[in-house]
Amino acid sequence: MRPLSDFETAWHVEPAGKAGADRVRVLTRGDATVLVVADGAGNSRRGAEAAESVLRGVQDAVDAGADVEREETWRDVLVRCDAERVASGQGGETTALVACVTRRRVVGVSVGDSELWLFQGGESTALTEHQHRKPLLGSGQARPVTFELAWRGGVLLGASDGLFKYVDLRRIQEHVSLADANAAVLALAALPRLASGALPDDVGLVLCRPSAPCP
Ligand SMILES: [Mn+2]
Repeated sequence: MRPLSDFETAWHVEPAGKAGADRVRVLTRGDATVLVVADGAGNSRRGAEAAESVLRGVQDAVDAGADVEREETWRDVLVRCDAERVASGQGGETTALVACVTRRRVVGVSVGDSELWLFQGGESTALTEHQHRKPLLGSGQARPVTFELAWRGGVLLGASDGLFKYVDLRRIQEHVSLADANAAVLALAALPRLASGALPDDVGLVLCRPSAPCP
């Protein structure tokens, strides 16, 4: 099986109110791209801080030269974040989704209901389907669930429940393949908007797909 050619990523965060608690980050190391989504509980300041602690934990692991292609690396990072959050006494809970994408494979882990889906050839697959929606990271009892999938094309979309809970998968699928990846994430982030124009929840999402057709 030939590996994928180069791929592209795009991400967007759209807060429902003034200051949201969804956080998204894309990191690269060598051939690997690491996608992170964290949705701070209660859309609160403490939730936002917990979400930011996940981003820091992932960044620190990448900087420290951790093996980004092993799902255990990310499970350990989330377990550590969970314990540190409790030990700090600062409170705040969050979901966490970490996915490492290479040209052949996607591996990762999740806590809570931030999900990662693969859209390919009219099919949609939830890589995070076995996740535990509770307890959240920061509770001291988070149970990260790892996932692994051979990736041979199609669009990976990681997002908070602000997208997946409010928008039909078929509507999401119609937007993930828009020619311009940045236009795609903006269009996706607008899908949950109510008739009033308000968002029912913060939306944080990250999209990753091959930048050229697979030969
Ligand atoms: Mn949410």
